Amino acid sequence: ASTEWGYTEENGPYTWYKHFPIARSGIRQSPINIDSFEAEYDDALTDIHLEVSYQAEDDVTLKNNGHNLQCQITQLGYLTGGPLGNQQFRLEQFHLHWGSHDTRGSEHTIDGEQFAAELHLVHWNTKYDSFAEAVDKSDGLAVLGVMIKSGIENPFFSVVSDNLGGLIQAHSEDTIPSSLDPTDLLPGDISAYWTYEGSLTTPPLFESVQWIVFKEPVEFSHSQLDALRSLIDSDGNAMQDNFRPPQPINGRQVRASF
Ligand code: 1SD
Ligand code: ZN
Repeated sequence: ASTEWGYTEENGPYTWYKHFPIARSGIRQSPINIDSFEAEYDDALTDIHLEVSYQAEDDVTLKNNGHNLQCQITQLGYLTGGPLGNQQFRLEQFHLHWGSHDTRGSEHTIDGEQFAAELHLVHWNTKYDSFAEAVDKSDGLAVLGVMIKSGIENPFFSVVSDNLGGLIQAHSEDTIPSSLDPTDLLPGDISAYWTYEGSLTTPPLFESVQWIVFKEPVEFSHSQLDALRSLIDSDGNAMQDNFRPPQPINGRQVRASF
């Protein structure tokens, strides 16, 4: 595992280009700093719709994949609207990136401000047959990004943060006998967002993502954030600061729905 990519000095974001040259040669890498003054209002950006056929009896399967904490989605969930128009994207999983302190952790920054964590809901374009087929296509994925700040406890995220005991070790998986509707993790106002064409933020860094980053952050309590920080990563370190810093904008236009 020591030769694998990660977030240490030796295998972190500044070294990824050695095995994944697109880290440097790419033209639409993510994350970016979102400059709200440079973003262009686009009145064609309608509301996005995420419809999940949530059942209260569905279990939640969580995975410590060595780099972040991921929740595989078993329900059918479809994302449309906004920059996606009537193309349909299917919800595959959500995961988080976070810091060692509340002052850092997010991948996207907004006018230079970094948040304590960032939630990603990953969807794939149903014009392809599977997530695996879509992952490297230029119109393959759509990821919703939610900024997390330290504040009051989020009762929906407690289903995850109260049940991390079986997920401390890297490459562990656990099924929690509680249900979670992923749409409950979105901010109250999903009509205000920025959108741009980017990439996966982790190797293989495919340039396949339509990013949709909400303006309104969501709050997690300090102890909910600390629960994430107690996980162990694939290098055997505390899983913390598992974010990639902002990448060159390369002339891309960020559009705003508001
Ligand atoms: O970091 C995730 C990674 O865990 C995996 O989910 C990958 C493919 O879906 O996506 C990246 S990210 O670009 O959504 N951060
Ligand atoms: Zn991510």
